[in-house]
Amino acid sequence: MKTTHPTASSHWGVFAPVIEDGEVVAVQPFDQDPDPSPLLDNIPGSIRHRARVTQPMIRAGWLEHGPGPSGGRGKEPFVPVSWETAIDLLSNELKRVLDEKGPGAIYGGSYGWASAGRFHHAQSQIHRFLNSLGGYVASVDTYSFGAGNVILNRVAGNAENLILNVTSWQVIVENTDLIVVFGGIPLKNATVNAGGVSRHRTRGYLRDAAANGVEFVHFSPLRDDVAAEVTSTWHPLIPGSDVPVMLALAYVLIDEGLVDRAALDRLTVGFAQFEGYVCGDGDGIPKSPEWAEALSSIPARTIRELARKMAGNRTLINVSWSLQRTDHGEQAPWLGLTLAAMLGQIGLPGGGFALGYGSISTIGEAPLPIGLPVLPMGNNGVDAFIPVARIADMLLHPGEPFDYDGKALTYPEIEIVYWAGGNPFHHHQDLRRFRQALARPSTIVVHDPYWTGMARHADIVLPSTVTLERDDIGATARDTRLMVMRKAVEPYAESRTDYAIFSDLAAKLGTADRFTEGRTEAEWLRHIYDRWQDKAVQVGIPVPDFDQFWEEGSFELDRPEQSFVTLQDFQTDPAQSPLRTPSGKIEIFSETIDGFGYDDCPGHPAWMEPAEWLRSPETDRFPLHLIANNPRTRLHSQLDLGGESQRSKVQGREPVRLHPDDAIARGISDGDVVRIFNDRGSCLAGAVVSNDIRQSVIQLSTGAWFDPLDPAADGVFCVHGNPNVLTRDVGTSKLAQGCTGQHALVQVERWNDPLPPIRAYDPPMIKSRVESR
Ligand code: PGD
Repeated sequence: MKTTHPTASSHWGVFAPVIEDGEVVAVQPFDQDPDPSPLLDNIPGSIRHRARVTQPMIRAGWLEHGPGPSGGRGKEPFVPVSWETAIDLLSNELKRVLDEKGPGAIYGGSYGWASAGRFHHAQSQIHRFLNSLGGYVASVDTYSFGAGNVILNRVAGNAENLILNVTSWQVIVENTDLIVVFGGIPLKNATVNAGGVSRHRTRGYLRDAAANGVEFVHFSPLRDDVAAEVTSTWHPLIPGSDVPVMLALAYVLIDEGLVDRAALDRLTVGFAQFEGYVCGDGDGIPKSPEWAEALSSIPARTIRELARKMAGNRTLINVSWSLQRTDHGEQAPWLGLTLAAMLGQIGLPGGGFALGYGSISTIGEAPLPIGLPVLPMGNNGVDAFIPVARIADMLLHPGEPFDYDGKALTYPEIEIVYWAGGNPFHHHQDLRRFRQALARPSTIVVHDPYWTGMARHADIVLPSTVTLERDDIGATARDTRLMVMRKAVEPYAESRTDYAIFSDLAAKLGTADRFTEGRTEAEWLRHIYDRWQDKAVQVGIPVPDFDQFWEEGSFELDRPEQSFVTLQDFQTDPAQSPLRTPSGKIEIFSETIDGFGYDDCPGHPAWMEPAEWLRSPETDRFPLHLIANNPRTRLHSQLDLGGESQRSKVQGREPVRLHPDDAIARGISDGDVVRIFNDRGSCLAGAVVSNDIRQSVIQLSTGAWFDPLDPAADGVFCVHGNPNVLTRDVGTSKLAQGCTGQHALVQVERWNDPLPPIRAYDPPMIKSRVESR
């Protein structure tokens, strides 16, 4: 019998699942959502999919030989065991390592989006659990905007003001004349938000802006990085050359006397050093439009005209998150901020700079006057940490020094890698190197509902539930709706919540009191809600009590005025509302960063050539520039097996877009399967020939589940189309050490051999059960 369940929530929005025999067979989007995410269509069929992990599994070699470094990960079969056995084995291993090496030998950085829900948030659960044992080696920053966050914290104080809590769209619609976009405002990304949004409104805001006469100019190798809803002037620049274009815009402003020097004096420090650099002092190279044209292919005349237009109008400069996931990714956000300061438009309605309109759904929604309900995570007793994208370096180079944001740190020696709610085989770069790194620790533990790449490379795999299999509370920053997320179906096979798994482990390890505090899951939901309600009352926001909230199924906070202008107080009175920088102002030259002495991040924004781009010598062998961006048909790697994602595949492979000239030169037609390769690895993908992409550029999104032709081989040839077999595993710079997965040089050829089958959604080899406890 089909039943329609009360509303549920996910990273891609609010919906009502239609359920038959324990499976979601359809979804009904929230009726107040003006633009529901197409990604909801990935949910039907996913709950009972064969890619789910049915019960605890142990890698055969680990079961036989015990913990230790092993090249067998990702290659050997798994043995199914009972929960009791799995909890025994894992608690013994945790105890061994804690006794012998202490909590500093456990890596719990465990990055990943997992699923929506405030209590069953996998990162919070794992961190709370490991903290209750004494702590863990943590990770800092994100794969999303690691470089942007670090640089903006340094030069503008609180990076949130420029990344998450930015000027409201409504203010832009009413005040902005010109939006200059580096990297796009792609609607595909605005269908998604951590925690999910109840109403997707970015498309509407873009339409309103266009209807109000806001002009859009965008620099990107991809035409559709700005939605078709708005008419935009597209400048298809050479990937990685935004910084020269921005420097040339600065040059024109200086050269033609268009800089607002009074605003610079009030709000910034260090313009003189930057001005000298732009004019060629020191290196003898004026960063003129002609110089930028040679690097970017954007005509000098276009740059000159745009600079004048920016100075003469209320101009918003937007840099997308993707731009800072490249070599020297700190520079584009720093320059965007600098340009906005030169225009004198920081903190003015509809002007200034932001990192990431369109990068997720809620950017441009006004901040709420209250935070979200949270699960307390306790205190971490271990000081050691890594920048999140340096995980392979940590495992491959224990004890070796590295730099990060002014600190000289050492990579810790890790015995246990413990992951819950993330898939590094999706999010990390250079997967061949990553696999070598995963051979190093003694034990790898993964909680995931599905047989992801990371689960396949673990020693102990514990099946966790998906959102619809448990009760939770849904809430999202800058979204007014608080949701009851009611359990809709029974957990699949033997899967359990992360909380239940950690509770059993804690009981075995004698730390149950610290981890559970004696509460059941239902009691925790009430507890975290009650704590949130107390805070709401303190700031004068009336909210229902837990029972009423649970009964009614949702609660709507008053929508704040959509007239928020970021840094307005600072603009009005910088002495009264200083930024959290050493000078209290925007630092166009930062003495602090200069003092670090980094060769890859000097004291002011600057151009440094990327290692791989269309002007580097490697183009002799790898003449195409790969853009490995976030996908349109799924969130990262989540539910790649769902309908929306599967419909986009070409002969079962991830679609790769390429320009007609590049296709013709290689004898490739639309719909062909192609092989993409460089020295790091190779993958198959399905050709989509398109005029919406710049010549010599190809675009292959992340998230096709890793599917090596031969899992036992050391090289990586993914038959499905995971671009992270091709990307480089190096930090953005010594400052932020952020992810640089967006770009790589590659070659493409037509695949003429028989097509290997896709096995990414089949469980790995599973040995018959060796025990029956
Ligand atoms: P997801 O696919 O969302 O990717 O990387 P991330 O690791 O977040 O993985 C989440 C996992 O959580 C899934 O395997 C899912 O099954 C699991 N999960 C869901 N619910 C639960 C639960 O309740 N419990 C547990 N234990 N597990 C659960 C995303 C990262 O990738 C990000 S944010 C960005 S922006 C990066 N972008 C790029 C890029 O632009 N280019 C490249 N080349 N690489 C990137 N990687 C980064």
